[in-house]
Amino acid sequence: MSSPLGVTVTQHLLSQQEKQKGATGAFTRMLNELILSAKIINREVTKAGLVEILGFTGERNVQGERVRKLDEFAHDVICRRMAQSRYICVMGSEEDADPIEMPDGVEKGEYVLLFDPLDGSSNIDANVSIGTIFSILRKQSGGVDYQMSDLLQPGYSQVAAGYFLYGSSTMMVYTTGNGVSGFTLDPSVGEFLLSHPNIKIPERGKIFSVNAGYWDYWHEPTKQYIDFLRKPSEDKPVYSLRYIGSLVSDFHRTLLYGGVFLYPADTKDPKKPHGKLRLLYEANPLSFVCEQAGGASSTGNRRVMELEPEHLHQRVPLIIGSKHEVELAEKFYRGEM
Ligand code: AHM
Ligand code: MG
Repeated sequence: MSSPLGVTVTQHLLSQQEKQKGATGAFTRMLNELILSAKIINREVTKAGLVEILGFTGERNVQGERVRKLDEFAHDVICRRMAQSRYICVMGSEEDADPIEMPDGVEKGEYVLLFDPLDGSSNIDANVSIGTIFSILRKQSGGVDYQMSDLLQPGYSQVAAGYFLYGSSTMMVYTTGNGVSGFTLDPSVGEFLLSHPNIKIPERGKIFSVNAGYWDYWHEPTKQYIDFLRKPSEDKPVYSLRYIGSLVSDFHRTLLYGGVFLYPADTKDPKKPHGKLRLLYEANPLSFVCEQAGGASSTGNRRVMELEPEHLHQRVPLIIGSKHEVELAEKFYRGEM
């Protein structure tokens, strides 16, 4: 039932729902609520240069980073809309140290939402693409109230995951474990239209993406791996380096063009020994998308989605992208190369 516009994300969700036996529609309605939140965030992001909303609030978030107003705005929009949706039991956000409970009197649902409301927000002033990342889990504990274990589920338990990319065009990319679909927002009608059906990441690529400024802080296998990629040899291309510094954008390019993105562990900050990116609302959702597109995601030693989370804001080394390059990295970490 496609419209003259093409397939809208809502139509796509409904067609997926029809394939699920016993589906109640709650998941579709919840995701629609998230999509509406992203449209609202997109509206503010695109006019950010025009209004007073830009700039620091002066406060620091749970990661000790300065919070920008748009981060707060995105966090608030998602919290408010999702809380009143009645499909959510508890949420976790990069911008809140604690689990976000549903307000009193609001019916609780069976889903858990983990999200980074505005990733890459340090790039806002330069008009660089930023994004919202989400991971959806099903509540596992009995009873109405949540348990911490509902939030701390391994990546392979995700019901759905994806991201919104606020770039030269606004996109939504998501998976429910049945392949990966990409939609582009048509601003004239306010609809996300299917633009990238069944996304597959190339088996191998020619691009690596990493903050090479941290070279001196990297562990030996990381240095050897990057050295290998950038040095000419007969049986492989010389890889190009692309690094935006905005995870959603760097990941999205990797997904479409192939290659590898990594934010490895480093010794830069003894308080953050496991790199920078967060397991539950950055690494896990992108790993789910990447694997569903035929790619791979690893810490260097283990599949990211098999890690048992210990706390909400846990950091994890992330090596993600085409199977070939991720497996190559693992060989360096095992000392086989
Ligand atoms: P944020 O969630 O606070 O925006 O930080 C995450 C961002 C990612 O988008 C990006 O991959 C990374 O930080 C860049 O970090 P660095 O500047 O250390 O390279
Ligand atoms: Mg962020």
